[in-house]
Parts: sequence; C-alpha cells; structure tokens
Amino acid sequence: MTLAQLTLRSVEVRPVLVPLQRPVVSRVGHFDRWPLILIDLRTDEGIVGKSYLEPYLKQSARYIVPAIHDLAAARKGTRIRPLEDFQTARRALNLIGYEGVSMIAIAGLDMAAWDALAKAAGLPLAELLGGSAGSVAAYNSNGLWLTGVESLDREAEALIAEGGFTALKLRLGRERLDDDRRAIRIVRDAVGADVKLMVDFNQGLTFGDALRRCHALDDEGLYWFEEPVTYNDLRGCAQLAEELTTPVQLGENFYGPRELMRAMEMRACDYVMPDLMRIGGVSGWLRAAPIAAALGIEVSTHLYPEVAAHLMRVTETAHWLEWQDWAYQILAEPFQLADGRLIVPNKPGCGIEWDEKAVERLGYDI
Ligand code: SMN
Ligand code: MG
Repeated sequence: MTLAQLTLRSVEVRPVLVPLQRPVVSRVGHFDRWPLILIDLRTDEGIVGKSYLEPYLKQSARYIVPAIHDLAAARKGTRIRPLEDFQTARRALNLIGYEGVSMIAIAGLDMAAWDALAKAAGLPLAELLGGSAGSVAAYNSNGLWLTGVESLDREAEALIAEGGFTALKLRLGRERLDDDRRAIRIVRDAVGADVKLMVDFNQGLTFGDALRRCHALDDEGLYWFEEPVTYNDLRGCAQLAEELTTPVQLGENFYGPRELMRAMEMRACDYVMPDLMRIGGVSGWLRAAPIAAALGIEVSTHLYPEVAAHLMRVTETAHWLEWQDWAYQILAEPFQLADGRLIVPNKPGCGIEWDEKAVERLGYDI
C-alpha cells in the first residue's frame, strides 16, 4: 500500500558523538570524535522520516536542536510538502539571515521529510525523484589527513582496499610546501598513476600562499585543488581557477542555491561540491545542481553519502561522491561499496535506519 499524503506529527532530535577510526586532522580543525544530530520526523500516518546532520562542533547542538524543534512546531499538523516547506521556512527566516543555523535546521528537516515521502511512496528516494537506484562513483575521503607523511603510503593502500576505490582525497596545507609535495609523491608512488588524487587545503592558505603553492603543485597530476583560500574569497578563487591547469573545486560552504549561482557567475571554480546541510537538504540540492549542470559544471558531493548517493542518480552532471563511513556506527544497515562505487539500496526512502543500541551508547546531553 502506498500513502498519498503525510502529516507532520512531531520530531525527535538526538545528538550523538561517534569515535573516528582515523581522526580528522585538517586546517579546519582536529576531531577525534564526530558529532551527528539524528532527526526522526514522525507523521500521523505512522511513517517516520530519518536524517542526520554533521555540525562539526559538539556544542553547536545546543542551538541547532532548538531551531529544528521550532521549525517543526510551526508545521505540526500540516501536510509534508518539502519544496514548498523549504520556501516557506526560508521566507520565515529571512529577517535573521539565510545562512548558518537557519539553513542547517531547514536542511535537516528537509532530508527527513523527503525520506518520509519516499517511504510512503514505497520507493528509493532516487526513484521518487524520477531516477533509478544504482551505484555512484565515489572517492575515499576517510583519511590522508595532515598527519606525518611517513605513514601515508600504507594508509593510501588501505583506503583503496576499503572499497576498490580508484580515487582518494588528501589534505594539504602543511607549514612547508615541500612537505605537501612529499605527501603527494608518497601517496602517488603507493597507489600508482591511474588513481585520481583530489587535494583539499580546507581554506588554510592566504591568497599569496595559495598563488605560490598551487602553482608549485600544478604539475603533480592532481585531480582538483579544493578550497585553497577562505571560502568567501570568490574573487581570489576566480583568479586561481583562471591561472591554474588543475581544476579548482569549491562548494561545501555554499549556503543555498544562490551562492552556488554567485560562484558560477564569478567563475570562482571549475567544479562544485555542495554540502547537503548548507545547500538546503534535498530541496536545496534539487534547485542548485541544475544551475551547475546548465553551465556544464560537474557536481560532486560533500559528506552525507547516503542521501547524496540518491541525488547523484538524478544529477545531470554527477561527478564524484565523497565517501566517509562516519555515520556507520549508528546505522542499522550501512551502505555497501563495490568497485569504488556506492550502491544505493533498493528499498523505500534513503536507506537510513538507526542502530538504536549504538545511538543510546553514543548520545550526549546538550
Ligand atoms: C572536511 C570535511 C569534514 C571535516 C573536515 C574536513 C573536508 C572535506 O573539507 O571536504 O571532506
Ligand atoms: Mg573540503
């Protein structure tokens, strides 16, 4: 049986802190444990939509959780219509700003709402959106942080073996350019010429340093240079994109479709990789990805691999899915990988269900 309509009854929002197998060491910070905010959106019809947010900072749950509850309270008893709800919520928040907590809360509810609709339709989200469940090309982003360079060869080999990957991401931005170059060469020697190597500076360079460092590394055969400078320096990024042979990648900090549009207008990057928490969930993605596609710009994903996989199946210029297994510890049925591709589960919704025992163990009070 499929349900034609759903009505929002309540939301449950639970923060958890998952230990990371390989701690995140990057220019945006050092994390041994990774916070997730789990959202269960309950409906009068009995369907429960599920999603999670990755807010980076444990303490940010203190203000994100109430924002989600506030938005949900305003929708209690109303039909779930994610695209319309997205617009209404954005309009309601324009006086305090579209970015930050406002958008994060909207995005979390939006992903849960789409999950609920797909479950009610009895279809994988990719099919509800007019595509098919299948697999998506993925790169392994689970490691190669700003650690000592000596162990990077073994780590790169292990990362390839985790799913038959043909592409890896390496973090750069060490104190000395030579150490970044050494890291690249150690990984390259370990994995061979055919593996694609993306590199991420995590906004760690000043514009002058980025000019010097990216030019110095431009002949290393890298697949993209990600966020070389602060994310809102679109003019600086445009100059780098113009001068460099290696494509420039941006997007994890675009808040909403219009910011992607602005980056495109300024020719700030060659590729884009929106983050579902910032672009506005599934609804934000559905509005942003076609802008890039119309301009022939390839679209990759940032975090949220489970939801992102469905969206990549309906993205015209789908490029690379960023793979991390960080949510694995709280998922009842982790997604599978084969030959470097993430497999979209052929079941209703996104395929996110909680391992309740793990959620209880890893939960924390805000
Ligand atoms: C990143 C993501 C999460 C934590 C640190 C760094 C990174 C990425 O920017 O693109 O994966
Ligand atoms: Mg990044």
